[in-house]
Amino acid sequence: MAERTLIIVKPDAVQRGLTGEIIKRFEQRGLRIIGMKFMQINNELAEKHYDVHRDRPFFTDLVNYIVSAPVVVIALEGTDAIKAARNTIGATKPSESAAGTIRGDYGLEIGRNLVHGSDSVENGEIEVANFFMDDELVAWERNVDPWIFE
Ligand code: DAT
Ligand code: MG
Repeated sequence: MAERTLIIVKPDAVQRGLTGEIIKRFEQRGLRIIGMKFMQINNELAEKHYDVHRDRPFFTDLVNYIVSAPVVVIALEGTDAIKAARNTIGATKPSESAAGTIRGDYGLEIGRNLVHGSDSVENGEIEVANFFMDDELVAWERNVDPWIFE
């Protein structure tokens, strides 16, 4: 089923020059980019994005990390996009992420885990809408789509 997921290339990944490498992995997997921008997230948007974690002890650190420097936010679309993107990202704790995943190849610590991906179809829709206006999303068909989508 075609789904949408919100990817954030987090501040540590941007600072480390891994933006291109991370985008490449999703792109080559076959997920279609429908929106992308470079921005610095403000506190209000960060707290909205991480609202489900509001009562967790790490909430303040999490918000401070995501607003600390610029990020790249990407809206992706494709078959089972949520699960596919999360598998490409790897487990939440980089030290436990499988080699070959983004976190497993580039990370060690949970508070520097490089990339965000939505965790459900419903949250994918909500998160994409939190970061992109309708007119910032592009509906398009790639010429290669028939070679990626059955
Ligand atoms: P994920 O980013 O894999 O979807 P999550 O949604 O459970 O993970 O948590 C959001 C972020 O919060 C995660 O990327 C890193 C941070 N986090 C989660 N659990 C944590 C913990 N136990 N200690 C510190 N930070 C944590
Ligand atoms: Mg999550």
